[in-house]
Formats: sequence, C-alpha cells, structure tokens
Amino acid sequence: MRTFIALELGESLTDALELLLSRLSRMAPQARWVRPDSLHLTLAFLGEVSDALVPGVGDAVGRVAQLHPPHRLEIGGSGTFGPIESPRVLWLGVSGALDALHGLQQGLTRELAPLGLSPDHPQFTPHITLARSKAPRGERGLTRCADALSGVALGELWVREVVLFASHTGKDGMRYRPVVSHPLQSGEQAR
Ligand code: 2AM
Repeated sequence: MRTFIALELGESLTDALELLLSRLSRMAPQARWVRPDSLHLTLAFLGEVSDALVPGVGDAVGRVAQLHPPHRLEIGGSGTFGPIESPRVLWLGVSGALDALHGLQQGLTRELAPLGLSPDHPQFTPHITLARSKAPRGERGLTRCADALSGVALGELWVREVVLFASHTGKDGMRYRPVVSHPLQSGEQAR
C-alpha cells in the first residue's frame, strides 16, 4: 500500500481554496491541479508499505500524536520547487507554530525508524502542493500563479489530528484514502 502521513485542511480552508484554485488554474491550465478535497500537508511520505505493517504504522502515528499538543498554523503565501522560471510544483506556504509542527514531524520520523521506514525526504519543508507540471521541463504558468498568491492569507489551520493515508492512481489522478486518524494530545493527557 502506498502510504503517507499528513494533515487534512478542514472544511473552511478547503472551501476558500476551491474558489482560489478555480481562478488560479486558468493561469496554468496545462498543469495537473490537485482537487480541493485532496489538498493536504504531508508530514512523512512512506511509499510502499506491506499490508501486514500498516496496523503497526497506524499505532506508531497514534503514540506520537498523543505526545504533541494541538497547535495553530497559518496558511498563505506561495512557493515553487524546480527552476523559478519553469517550476515543477506550485505550493501554498505555512507559518505560525512551525516549531510544534517540526516537533511532530520529527517525532514521527523517530517512531517509524524501528519499523524500517524512513520518510523519503531528508529535509522537511512544510507546504501544501496545489499543482504539478505535467511536462518534465516544468510549467511557466506556475510562476505567474506563485506571484498571484504572494501575500495572500488564506486563514488558520488548527492541527488537532494526524492521518495515515493510502494513495492510489484513479481515473482522474491521484486519490487519497484516510486509513486511520489519531488526535493530538488532549488537555487530559497534558495534565
Ligand atoms: P508533495 O505535496 O510535495 O507533492 C502524497 O503523494 C504526498 O506525498 C504528496 O503530497 C507528496 O508531496 C508526497 N510525496 C509523494 N512522493 C514523494 C517522495 N518521493 N518524496 C517525498 N514526498 C513525496
């Protein structure tokens, strides 16, 4: 099963993004845009995990979640991966309680290591991918989109739970299915 651990964006952010994406996508119609209800913030991409290991991964996510308190992020601004004039990926930025977010991400990395899983990215750059270039050489329109998004504040994201997702390729692009979600530390546990 192809898996990753991520945060969901919630209804109000998703609604705000739906409107924004419908406008932005006209500036780069050739790109592959993420469906609004599939947008997420990836904490760890695990890749292929055997079915037998999935419950253990879910439990590990739960143990880490319990140790980290809820925190508030702000979503806005933009960035790109790949050459600036022809990016491969357009993403939305994340600010706010980044220390708490990094702590959560590092906790997951530590807890997953004994299971033989190490996230496929040496450095964690929090972001929410909006669109990817279909062309290997990148997509010029994504630079225009990044410019249009700079300085745009979309609202807050309260991090209250962590989700283990499975992904598969559907007829109309990637589809993500929550396998299990775990709440972060509650007030009771914090005492
Ligand atoms: P992205 O947002 O940077 O594209 C599900 O596929 C999620 O896992 C995506 O959000 C994607 O991050 C991330 N992902 C997919 N393949 C990856 C890889 N090889 N390394 C790191 N992250 C990956």
